[in-house]
Amino acid sequence: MARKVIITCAVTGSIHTPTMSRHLPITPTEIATASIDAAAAGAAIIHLHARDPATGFPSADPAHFMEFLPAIRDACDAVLNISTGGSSVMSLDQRLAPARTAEPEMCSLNMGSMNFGIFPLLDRYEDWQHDWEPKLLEATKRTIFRNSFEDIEMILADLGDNRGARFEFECYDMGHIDTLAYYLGKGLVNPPLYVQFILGVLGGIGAAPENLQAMKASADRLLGDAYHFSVLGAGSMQMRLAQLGATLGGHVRVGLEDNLTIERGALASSNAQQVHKVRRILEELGLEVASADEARELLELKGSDGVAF
Ligand code: KMH
Ligand code: ZN
Repeated sequence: MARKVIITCAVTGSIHTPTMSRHLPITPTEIATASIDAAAAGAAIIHLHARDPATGFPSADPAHFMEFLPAIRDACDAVLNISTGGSSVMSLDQRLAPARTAEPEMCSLNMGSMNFGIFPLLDRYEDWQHDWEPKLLEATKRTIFRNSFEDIEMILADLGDNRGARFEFECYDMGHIDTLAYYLGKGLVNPPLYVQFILGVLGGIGAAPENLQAMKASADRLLGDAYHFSVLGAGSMQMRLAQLGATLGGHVRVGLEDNLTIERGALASSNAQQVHKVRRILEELGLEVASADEARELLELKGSDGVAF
């Protein structure tokens, strides 16, 4: 039987800004439509951030999330995964508010504090639609994306133990896998763990195939059979690293949160276009795409009846 591969689509995020692509979903309607179309194309999991509908600025307001979560849930059965990373200029309480309110099946959980530099994007654009865009990018020269041990433990207890969420463990470097292994040893996280190997964020490990192989080797040694992995290549390496990740036995993440293009020099016209492309690659490799319910079973999620939206 062919192995089933979970496609996650992260539809908007907080890295890219409206000037960079007119296809970046901003309003609740745009975020809902992008998510529903990505699910129809084959994404089992939708990773969600919100934006202020008037300005496109990354938002942690639960009300903004609640404007699209029920609409997506009504229209498709995808697993809805709410970011707890938010954006590096948000406080921890702000970052957690949407998941505390919505009690989703999954949340992201970032496995270490780090630099998270998106300022190199400043050089690529001249005329910004909004003043906040270059300011936010510039701020990432100074800010630290804070995910202390205390923060991690608080999220595990608050969203995991108390609200039944399971996690997309975001690992941007080798040491983050060691941190996850520490919590596995302590019994604070429970298998099956879902580890997202993230390559290509400035401040984390680079988007090189050798780095992905090293992360997988490290996770095999430290986590054994307690984990499944998925691969997120930020920027133009997105599809090549997804293909390598799937070949190595993993799952894949695509979406405009992490990459705006569909091929070199061409903007993706939608999130669904990236999902279609990665699906085509997977099927050409002889792999099958997992349905949302197959993802729920593999990751032992609480089910869509257990959410609060
Ligand atoms: N955009 C990714 C590189 C989160 O939302 O918690 C990181 C991310 C983090 O998705
Ligand atoms: Zn995210």
